[in-house]
Amino acid sequence: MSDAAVKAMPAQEAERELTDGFHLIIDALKLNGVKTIYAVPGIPITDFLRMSQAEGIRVLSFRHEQNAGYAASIAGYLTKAPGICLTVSAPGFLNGLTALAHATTNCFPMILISGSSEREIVDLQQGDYEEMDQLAIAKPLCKAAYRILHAQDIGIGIARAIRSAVSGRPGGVYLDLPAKLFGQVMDAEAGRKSLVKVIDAAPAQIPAPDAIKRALDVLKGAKRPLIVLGKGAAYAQADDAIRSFVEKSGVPFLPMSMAKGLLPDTHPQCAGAARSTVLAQSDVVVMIGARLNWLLSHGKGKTWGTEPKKFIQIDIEPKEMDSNVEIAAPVVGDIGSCVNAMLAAMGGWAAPPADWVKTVTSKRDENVAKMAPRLMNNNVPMDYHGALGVLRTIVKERPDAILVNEGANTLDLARGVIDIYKPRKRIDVGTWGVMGIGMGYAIAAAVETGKPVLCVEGDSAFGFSGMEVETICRYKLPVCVVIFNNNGIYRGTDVNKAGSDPATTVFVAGARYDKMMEAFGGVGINATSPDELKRAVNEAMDSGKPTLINAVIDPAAGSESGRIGNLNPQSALRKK
Ligand code: OXT
Ligand code: ADP
Ligand code: MG
Repeated sequence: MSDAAVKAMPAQEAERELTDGFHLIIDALKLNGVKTIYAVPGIPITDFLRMSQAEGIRVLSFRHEQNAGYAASIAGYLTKAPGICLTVSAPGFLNGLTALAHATTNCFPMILISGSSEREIVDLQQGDYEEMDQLAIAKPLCKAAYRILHAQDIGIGIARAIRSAVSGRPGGVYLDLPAKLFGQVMDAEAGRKSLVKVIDAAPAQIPAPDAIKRALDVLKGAKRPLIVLGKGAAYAQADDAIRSFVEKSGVPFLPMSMAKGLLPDTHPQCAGAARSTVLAQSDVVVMIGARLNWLLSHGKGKTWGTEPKKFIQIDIEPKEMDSNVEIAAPVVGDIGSCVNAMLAAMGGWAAPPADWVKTVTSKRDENVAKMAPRLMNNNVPMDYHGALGVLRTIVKERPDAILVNEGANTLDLARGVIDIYKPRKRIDVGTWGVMGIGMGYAIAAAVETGKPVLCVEGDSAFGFSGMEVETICRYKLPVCVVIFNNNGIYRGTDVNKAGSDPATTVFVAGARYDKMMEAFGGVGINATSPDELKRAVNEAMDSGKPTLINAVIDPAAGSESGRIGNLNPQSALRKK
């Protein structure tokens, strides 16, 4: 409030302690345990971010809102509390929106808070600064969207956003804060009273005893059972219960990519290296926090073989049941409660038939043995296996480090080669297979967990968020980025036969991404052999210094679209 305005007030009024929208938002966030905001400053949120920092909230200031948004989304996944991303209006909001939709698609709790322009002008479409009806645009892309117009509603608005993000199936929430709100003034005491601390934001959802009995009856009847663990199981942080359930059942388990490490990939029951066999030959499948979407071929078709299947599905979202195929035993509830209820009702449990366990373990051991020699090669130029073999050992020696992974071949091969030993240590492109999560995920993983981060990136994938290496250097984060530089998307060998422009999938040959890191004071290294790569990554992980290693990979080594080339449409006109 201006000095003149204060002077014009009656004395009593002027003496009242006042607060404003800025402080109420900060107080409401702090009251609900928010410690970090991922943001890009600008009108109308610049002062808000300064004040947040002054009030003890850590503000990570990014170079692009999409990366701040991806950081917030994975912060939500790693902590079970909504990650907060703050952006300016229209373009900043839109930049953040991809990440909000990504959070919703992946079931990560996140709140995108955007400043917005004057409602009166926006609604009459009179051309305000960064005019856009952001609330309307956000609505179809998130779980819930709210706007706060009055300072006295800030407490309830933020509580509503938090509860919406984390309760039930987690997801993205949009919160629209018009510029005028920040400066609104109200009595400080009334303001304090208007704040809401969310109690039991994600209440336990206890499964019905009937559902548990049904599920165990189906599982008991199985001859070739399988457990599929998805990233919902990792998110649930019910690690001990899940491990006990898997071990007591004796059933082979298949981890989806971000569920790797819930039980170590080296666990005797892990069927990760016998994927095709277990999907095709199993007769009863227990899905825990995984959807039967494209990543699991929708639960049908060739991948699932000709054996009739019965599915048991544990999920917090009732509508997930029967979404693709019939679910014989739906168990609706939170994973911790469901798995504990299953454990409690199991009683003495007979191990699955020995011939099934043998089929799975022999296939797995055969595949692992086939892969082993490829990982030891010291070829120059490096191929994926030679380079990944080195990283596999480094991760084995540092099971607490977090692995961020994106690309096509770089993603698909790293998923198989690099074993993960602890829960929530592998974060990647997720349900959409999206490129661009890399640096945002790396930053949030380092900030939220305090652990070292190893980021394994295709050269194309890295390009989507590469500018954030400056952010990594600015905040001195313990992030080591390894770029698998094969000069392009999938491969660096494509040729455009129709003209002098380069083919669409190739990049500048021999680019030196390591120089980018050096430009900002980080360590940059060019590695041309597995030995050089090993030395450089070990040094980076030990020192904790921001490091980028340009790993030179044979441009001919990859395949189109990695392991999902089958999803590319075929031209009807292509000659047979
Ligand atoms: O059992 P079988 O015999 O089948 O064998 C399996 C396992 O049992 C076995 N296995 C093992 N063997 C031995 N030892 C061990 N330890 C072991 N573990 C497993 O190995 C096989 C394979 O196992 P896997 O991987 O589990 O099984 P599979 O069959 O692959 O699983 C199926 C899927 C679908 C679950 C799996 O493939 C999967 O999760 N895939 C995810 C794929 C994905 O999401 N890809 C990213 C998108 S690709 C494309 O869209 C790209 N774009 C376009 C683009 C995108 N995405 N986003 C945006 C915003 N804009 C554009 C772009 C631009 S990728 C891309 C860039 C690519 O270029 P880069 O330079 O970045 O990368 P490079 O390719 O490196 O150049
Ligand atoms: P993946 O890609 O690893 O297969 P998905 O993202 O497809 O995993 O599936 C995650 C599932 O987990 C979603 O259906 C979501 O509803 C569910 N989920 C998330 N958190 C919980 C939880 N705490 N309890 C039960 N289910 C959960
Ligand atoms: Mg590449």
